[in-house]
Amino acid sequence: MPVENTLEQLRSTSLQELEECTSKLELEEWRVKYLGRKGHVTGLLRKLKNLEPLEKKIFGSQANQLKGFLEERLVLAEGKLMAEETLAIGENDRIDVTRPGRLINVGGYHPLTKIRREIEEAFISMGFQVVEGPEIEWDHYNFELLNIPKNHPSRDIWDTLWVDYRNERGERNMLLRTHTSPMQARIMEQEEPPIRVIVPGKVYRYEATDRTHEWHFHQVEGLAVDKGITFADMKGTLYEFARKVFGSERKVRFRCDYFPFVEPGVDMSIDYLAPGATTHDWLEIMGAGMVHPKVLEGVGYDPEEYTGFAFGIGLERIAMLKYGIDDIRLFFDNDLRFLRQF
Ligand code: YSA
Repeated sequence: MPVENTLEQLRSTSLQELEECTSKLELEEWRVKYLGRKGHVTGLLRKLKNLEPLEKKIFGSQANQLKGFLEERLVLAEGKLMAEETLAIGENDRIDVTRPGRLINVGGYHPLTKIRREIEEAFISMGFQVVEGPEIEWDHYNFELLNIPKNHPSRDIWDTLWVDYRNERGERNMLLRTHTSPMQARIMEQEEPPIRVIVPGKVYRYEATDRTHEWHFHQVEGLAVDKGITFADMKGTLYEFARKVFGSERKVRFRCDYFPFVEPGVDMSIDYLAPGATTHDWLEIMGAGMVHPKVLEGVGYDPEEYTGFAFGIGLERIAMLKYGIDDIRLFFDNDLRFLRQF
């Protein structure tokens, strides 16, 4: 067959086959068939060397043009295929922005965290600083520096969980703190008056649980020491705290109470109506008092120069009163039906 016919036939069959390619694999097979090292166009170019010089020149140039033309068409076909594939992906994965979204489970703060923050805010606004202290404590800070020597009967107030450890004298002197009051001594040992701090934290007691008692719970300790601090300052501060947290309508009651590290000592209760009850009752929320001179002396302060007041608030009790919860044990059950209410 004359070369010009071969070129023409090659052109029309290769283009027709290229049109029919529908995948990258088919395009590659087409390239190998026509433009590859052993492909038809390359084969034809090789055959040209047997032609007369003039024919070789004419058909050589036409064959090279065909090669270039087919290479261009291949690039176009590849581009078209890629565009079609991209379009198909878009069709299948199209997002319907009008569909309602899926609800995500959002976490929230535990009611005790909320109350702790609220209490902190109330005292910060009255000039107090917030500090924290260790939950594992020495007998020295938890009792002795608070005017509660070994074998003193008042130790019975705080049923203690002791750590299984003995010092070189064989004494068991490490414990889980029974209250946040040891931080009073730690702070006074390190700082000079004036002092105004609160200490939120967890405490532990070896006692049976009921509706209003847990064996682990939280307290917020408070301590103010300066020249000329009086019992009236303490009452004013604690009334203001109650007003900020419960509002001015809620009734507050102070009664005398005994703690070895204060003189005089009081407890403060808030009027409440337990769910289901018909008569109001009082729920004790804190112990408080004027810091005992022996405690001031024990940390190196002169009780003639400085006076102070201190208090220890039960955090769970505040949360119970604010949210109308009648069982303290609910706070630690991790029941989502309870926790989601806050
Ligand atoms: C007293 C005088 C101060 O100058 C300073 C602090 C104190 C408080 C003292 N350290 C103390 O722990 N007193 S307390 O045993 O009566 O507890 C204080 C508050 O913690 C109570 O008023 C109550 O609100 C809460 N509480 C006590 N035992 C509890 C409890 N809350 C839950 N479960 C228990 N088992």
